[in-house]
Amino acid sequence: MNRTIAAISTPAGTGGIAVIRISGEDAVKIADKVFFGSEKLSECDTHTVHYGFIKNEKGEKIDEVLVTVMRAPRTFTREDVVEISTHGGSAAPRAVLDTLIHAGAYMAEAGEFTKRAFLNGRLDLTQAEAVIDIINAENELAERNALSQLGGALSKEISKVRAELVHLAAQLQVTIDYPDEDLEDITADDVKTTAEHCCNIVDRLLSTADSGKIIRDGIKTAIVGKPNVGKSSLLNSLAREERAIVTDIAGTTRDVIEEYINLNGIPLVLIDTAGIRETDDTVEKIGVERSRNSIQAADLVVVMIDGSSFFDDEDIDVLNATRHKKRIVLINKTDLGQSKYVEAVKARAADSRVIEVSAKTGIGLDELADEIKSIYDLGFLSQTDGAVITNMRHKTALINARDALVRVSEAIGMNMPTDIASIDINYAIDALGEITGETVSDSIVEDIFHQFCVGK
Ligand SMILES: Nc1nc2c(ncn2[C@@H]2O[C@H](COP(=O)(O)OP(=O)(O)OP(=O)(O)O)[C@@H](O)[C@H]2O)c(=O)[nH]1
Ligand SMILES: [Mg+2]
Repeated sequence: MNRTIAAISTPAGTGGIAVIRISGEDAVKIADKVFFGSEKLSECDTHTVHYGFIKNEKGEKIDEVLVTVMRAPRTFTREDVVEISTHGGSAAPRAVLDTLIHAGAYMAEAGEFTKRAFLNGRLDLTQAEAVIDIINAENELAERNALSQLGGALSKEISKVRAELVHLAAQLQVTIDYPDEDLEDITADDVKTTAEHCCNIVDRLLSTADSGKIIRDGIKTAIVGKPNVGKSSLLNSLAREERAIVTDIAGTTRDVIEEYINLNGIPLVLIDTAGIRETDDTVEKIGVERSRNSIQAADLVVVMIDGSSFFDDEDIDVLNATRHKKRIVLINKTDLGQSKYVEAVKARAADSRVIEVSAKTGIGLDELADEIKSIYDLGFLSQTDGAVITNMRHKTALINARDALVRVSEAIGMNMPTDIASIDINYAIDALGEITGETVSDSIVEDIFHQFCVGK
């Protein structure tokens, strides 16, 4: 029997309420020992909420609470679950938890509730991992993707391929085990066709992995240029707040400023930098050094040029310093009129897209978003469904499955007997099963659930 566990499921800190969750066969019995309301929880219907008090073993009132009773199997863990909403802060929830432990509950380990949901078949492993991703999601897109994974989008795709391979392996096995029976023979071509079909699906999933990283972390985008061209104004305009100081004095920004933004659905970690120029000012010098480092560290560089002023050696220096990077060139301040330097800039940055913008009025910023989408092949951002690989563990397993399927096709191509292919087909089946949790080792499961916080 699983012991009954309890933990505070809300984060530490001050808040209106906190929730203590209890899960296991004795959840209701243990809650009844400490809860005093108008009726016994064991006599209440499932999925109902009750008002009352928690009292400790000495009969002292600890807190005024609302208790939710949820009986198996329609619960997160598929066990009986009781949730006690106490007042927030740290004292009340701690005292209620201590009382529950005294009444027979055990302290839950990190991720133990979700692990039970997995072990009881309520979630598969990708869905359990999606729960971690939702908790950790730093942006709307990552959250939405994790939610779709929780809904089973990834599991569904993986299970479909795996089922196809299991069917193929079974057919091969029958032919091997009962060679004398008059069974419909599976041909080498059949094996090859199925292996290639599955390999294509796995490849398509793998091709989403780069975008998956972007969804999770955002594109690190540095805005660079000589002083006063409007870098901080661009950051403010895209962030829709006065995040960085803007003045008409060259050399205003001294330090690197990072801001997470969503540009037409693209998650960007936008980095505003100090204007790059030769300077004797000690502080500014350090800033310029940092700007140069930001160029190296960035995934994407946005070079800004002031179209209303001169296009000069300082601009050319910045273009040279960013030549080897993924880059977009912006000619800013076009609200002041068409720049005289558009052609000169294009000639100096022939390999990059040059866009005329205004950080002040927003002209050209949609074009900037479209260019980023095309550089990173992010057209799929407009679609909401479809599985995207965001997890390294899934990516590794998919690569293993693909390699095995390629070996199957090669073996058939070399006219080896089909039963030789069986080994690699089974290998691919196992690799795919690792993703959903069907064939995963205990140590990996342990590892995954330890990434959780206590109470989840
Ligand atoms: N008309 C117009 N003025 C702009 C535009 N963008 C920025 N400016 C002005 O240009 C000046 C410099 O803007 P900043 O955003 O501080 O420029 P910066 O590149 O961050 O400058 P440093 O931090 O000194 O390197 C300010 O007076 C802004 O108001 C624009 O699109 N149009
Ligand atoms: Mg600035």
